[in-house]
Order: sequence, then structure tokens, then C-alpha cells
Amino acid sequence: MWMNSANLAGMGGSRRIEVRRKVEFLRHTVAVQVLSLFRRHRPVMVAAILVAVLATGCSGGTRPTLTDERLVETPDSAAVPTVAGATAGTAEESAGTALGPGEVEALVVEVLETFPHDATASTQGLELHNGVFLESTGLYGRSDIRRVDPATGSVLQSVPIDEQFFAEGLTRVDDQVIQLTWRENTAFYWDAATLERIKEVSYASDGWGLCYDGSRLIMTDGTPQLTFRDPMTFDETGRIPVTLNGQEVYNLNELECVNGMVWANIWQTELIARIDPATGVVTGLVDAIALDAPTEPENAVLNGIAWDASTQSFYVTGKLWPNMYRVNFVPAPTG
Ligand SMILES: [Ca+2]
Repeated sequence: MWMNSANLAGMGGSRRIEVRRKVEFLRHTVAVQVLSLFRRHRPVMVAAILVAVLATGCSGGTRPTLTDERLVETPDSAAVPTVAGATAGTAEESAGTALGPGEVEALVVEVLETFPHDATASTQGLELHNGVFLESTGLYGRSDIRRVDPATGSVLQSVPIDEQFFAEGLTRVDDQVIQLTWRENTAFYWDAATLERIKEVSYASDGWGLCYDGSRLIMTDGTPQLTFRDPMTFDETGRIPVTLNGQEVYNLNELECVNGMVWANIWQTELIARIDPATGVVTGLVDAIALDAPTEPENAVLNGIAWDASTQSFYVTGKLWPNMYRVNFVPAPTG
């Protein structure tokens, strides 16, 4: 999810300035606080710090979120939390000891391999299927769905999306791929092998991230909700709020369903949350700051996570990142 010059091209000058100002506000009041605090204190205080920052972001009673071309002030009645209940996990816990109530496991990335990634691709969705990436790229006039060789980063096939659509997350269900759009309330169904478009369906919310747990679609829309959907009809079948130490977590972006858990990039941060979809509770946080993320352009943020069952490891990249990393998520060092 990103508001950039391409998105703003159709807006008037004053409108453009207003949106830019609000985007700057968002960036400096939430994401930067998360990152700066995270860098200073990680990894031991990871969960406590994030909880504190999330609470700070809504302590004024509202939280700015990008849900359409305007920034909507979303009422947030959540109380300012204490951080006492959030503790970082230890290596021993990760080795097998069950986490206690309110405990969040602190994880970091262990880079196993580095591969090229198309640095012009604004990655919005990523999944591995039969040894090939299925990738969705965003931005108006530049969106596509593509098949990519993981070893070389070469684009094997690309199907452009009509310029009025901003493509978002995707996931595969059997022999089909389902791709969201950001504000266009439309999901496309594609043939996974040929990338021929099969059908499109409508939904009411933004579209951010999407994954498939083997029986249902799980979707994010910029709010703290996980929405469950029927994979064939796309009808909503349920929803649950995502919480960290009792506080709602916004900006859950690209997703990956793995062994009953949902992994979610948190937009504009270098964090990946592990969510239990049965409860909505964040049970782990990955600090991916160790990855060599580009510093320019500003919207080159972490986004794109795919599980490789054959190696039991993850692929991770970002929007406009020149690299793709195969990684393990391992317990953060303590102390
Ligand atoms: Ca994914």
C-alpha cells in the first residue's frame, strides 16, 4: 500500500499537497517511531516497544489510515495499554517451551541465500508455486501479475492489469490465483499455469494482503481485521481483529499462510507479525532490519513473503527491492 506521485497524478495541486502532508504525518508519527525505537532497543524489548508505539499512535483518539485517496481518521477507542504483558521470547522458548499468555516471541531473519529481484517491481503479493514465484505488482498504470524465476529474478511471464486498477496481494487456490486490488473493490481470478483471466468478483473494502490456509481465504484491508472468505465465491465467512497485547494492529499488508499461522508484513516497517487466526493474537514479531533494504525511493518498503515448503524456509523481498532473500526466522539473541 502506498500513495506516491503516480497515485496523485490525477489530483489537483492543493489536494496533492494536502495528501502529501498527511502522508508525511503518518510516516513520522507511526512508522518512524516504530523503527527508531526498534533499532535502539531491539531485540529484547521488541514487543513492548511496538505495543507502546501503537498505543502512542492512537492516544489522541484517532488513527490516520490510508483507506482511499483521502486519509480517513478512524475512531479508535482502545485504551492506552501497559507494556507489562508483552515480553520478548527467549531462545529456550523458541526451542520448544510454550509461550505464556501475552508473550510475544522475538524473531530475527537468518539470511540463507540472496537472489536478484526486479527493482522496478512494486511487490504487493508473492507466493511460490511449482518452483516459480507468482507475484503481483502495484501502482496505477504499472500493475501486473507475473511468473518469476526465483534463481535469476527473471520475469517469465507478465500480464498487465488495466490502468485503472492498483494490484495488491495474491494467493493461489488449487489451479487458480486470486489477486486483490487496492481501492477498486475487485479481485481477479487467474489460471495459475497460463495467467489467463477467469473471472472477477467484487468486495466492499480496500484490498491489501491475501493468503489461503487450505480451506479459506484470509485477507487484510488496512484495518486491524483479518477477513475470512470462501475461496470460490469470495463471500465473507467471518472476521477477527488482530491484537498485540490487547491492542489492535493496523497496516497488515502482504500475507503468507503457513501451517495454521498467518505471517503479515506491517506496512512501512521492517516487521513481520505472526498471527494466530483462531484468536487474532500476534504471537511473534520478526525484525527484518538485517536485510539490506534500499534507502531510496521512500516507498521501497518491506513487502512480499512466500513460504517454500520444499526447504521449510521463507522468501522475503520489498517494493522496488533489487534483492530477494531466502531466510529462516530464528529467535532473537537475548541481552
Ligand atoms: Ca505471500
